Amino acid sequence: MESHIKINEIISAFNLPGTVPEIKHFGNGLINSTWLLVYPQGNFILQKVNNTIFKHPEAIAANVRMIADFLEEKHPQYLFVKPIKTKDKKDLIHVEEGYFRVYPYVANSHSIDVVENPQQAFEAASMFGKFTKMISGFNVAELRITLPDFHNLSLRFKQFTDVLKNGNISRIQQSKELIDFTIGNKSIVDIYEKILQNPSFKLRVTHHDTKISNVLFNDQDKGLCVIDLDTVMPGYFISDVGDMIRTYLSPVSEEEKDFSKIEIREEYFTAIWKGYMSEMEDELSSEEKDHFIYAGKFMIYMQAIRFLTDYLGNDIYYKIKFEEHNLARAGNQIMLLKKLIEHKDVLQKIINIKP
Ligand code: GN1
Ligand code: MG
Repeated sequence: MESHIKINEIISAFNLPGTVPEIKHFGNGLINSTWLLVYPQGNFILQKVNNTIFKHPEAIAANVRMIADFLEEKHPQYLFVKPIKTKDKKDLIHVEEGYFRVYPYVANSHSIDVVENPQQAFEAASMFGKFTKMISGFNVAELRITLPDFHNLSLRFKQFTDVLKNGNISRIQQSKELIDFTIGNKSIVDIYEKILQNPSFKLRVTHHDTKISNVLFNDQDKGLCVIDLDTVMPGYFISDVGDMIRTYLSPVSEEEKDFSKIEIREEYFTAIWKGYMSEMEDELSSEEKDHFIYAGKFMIYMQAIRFLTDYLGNDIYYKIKFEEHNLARAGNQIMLLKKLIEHKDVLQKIINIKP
């Protein structure tokens, strides 16, 4: 993968300790490509930004820069990983092979791909809550939009109804049950539209990709910081809390084809609630708190719509490994949504006991 890239030439533009002795592929992100640069003095991370998806990589760099400057001034103790500058003081370079940036590797940190215990869910939720809280004095309107309409559920629903008119006819017939369920739950879109009109819901600096692999942990499994700031944009808390509910509650991911393994683990929900509230309790309005479970419905429903729309439109967005992969993913997310709805009352009881 990407073996044609001349890493030494690219990194010569950055302020690094010279020729790198060892280079390794790093992580398993689906969007950007990442390498670990191993120097005797300490490691660095090199990343190539996918500019097919992120059309303006310099907008990401500008956002990260503004956030770093704000945090350095207001919260110098907060661990925020910012890129290493190039020799001519840039955060990102554009060369023939694409856009590249370099980050320092946080010493003694590691990331995880699957949440293994509620403590990790608590740590992650508090890390994402803390990020939003630390930056709450920053004017969100200054942030650039790195992915337009990323979590715009009304638009996602419209793309879904459009594909029902123009999409693959046999796939549409085959997916009738999932389509009917999706249409039957349109009230989730209606609530989102009310949120947009409701002044009790605040636009904040939102991470928009709160999966567990975007948190760095130390050796004692304590959260250190959040990473992957590509989708940091103005947004609502339902995006960040919702994607944690979507990806931490079930012991199996969206890739699982045996839907009987999909479960709602209440103790993981408790951990997200307590972890997020440990930082955001005083920031969120009571109406926002009343939508904590809704956040999960919002994100799971949106992800189901995105997978189903991609299937009905002949798989143009998500990478697939077999013919009905996106259909299976959509079915998985709809099962997760059904189970979340079934557990609504028990989860609400957890919330009613103060965090
Ligand atoms: C994409 O590739 P990954 O996991 O970072 C997607 C997310 C989806 C996710 C579903 C830019 O993220 O919105 O939730 O797949 N990111 C983009 O697996 O579309
Ligand atoms: Mg990402």
